[in-house]
Amino acid sequence: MILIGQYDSPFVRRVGIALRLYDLPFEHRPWSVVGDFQRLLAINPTGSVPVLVLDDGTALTESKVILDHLDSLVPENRRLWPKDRLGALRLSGFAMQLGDRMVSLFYERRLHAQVSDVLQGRRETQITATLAMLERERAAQSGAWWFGDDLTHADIAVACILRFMQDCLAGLYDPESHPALAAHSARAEALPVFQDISQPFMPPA
Ligand SMILES: N[C@@H](CCC(=O)N[C@@H](CS)C(=O)NCC(=O)O)C(=O)O
Repeated sequence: MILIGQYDSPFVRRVGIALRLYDLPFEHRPWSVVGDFQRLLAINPTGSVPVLVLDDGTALTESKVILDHLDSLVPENRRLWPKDRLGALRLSGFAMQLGDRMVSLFYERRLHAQVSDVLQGRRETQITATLAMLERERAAQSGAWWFGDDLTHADIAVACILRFMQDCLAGLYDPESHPALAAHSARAEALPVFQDISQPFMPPA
């Protein structure tokens, strides 16, 4: 399998971390969505990452779709879901939507000569409200991870999003005002797999 995309993307990173935790062999091609746009389009006409190219050439997009496929490759007891799978799906959904809003705001600020105040305000509201909700909910959990003792896809999703937030929208996320999320992030980033599947943020040129 080939994983396309850079690990400064939370979506690519969560897939890379799952591949590694599942011990699934893969080749990583850290293509840039800007610099490698043409060859990316040839594989994924939407031009986004991650893309996972399977051994038969099938190209999968969308981190959730890719994780569903990876889950099907490992025995049930190794899958990164807790007993409360619905709860973890719900949380992953919020984390990924937060990521989508962050990407949208980042591109708005970076790529538009005239930033839309309406869109920017809307995104900032969505991002801060979701962070506040996640902080409240994480603070209510006392376990090492969100759903207890074991790391799940949802924990990975939240941690990858928080790292991205600090990298590209730091002004909207103050770890000191979000202590439960900051602790979650620190615990995850200390794991060897998070350190291996990682790269410094490279803003699109
Ligand atoms: N919902 C998608 C989001 C993927 C996404 O937004 N990827 C960004 C990189 S962080 C991207 O490809 N941006 C290029 C573009 O949108 O043109 C997923 O979960 O995989």
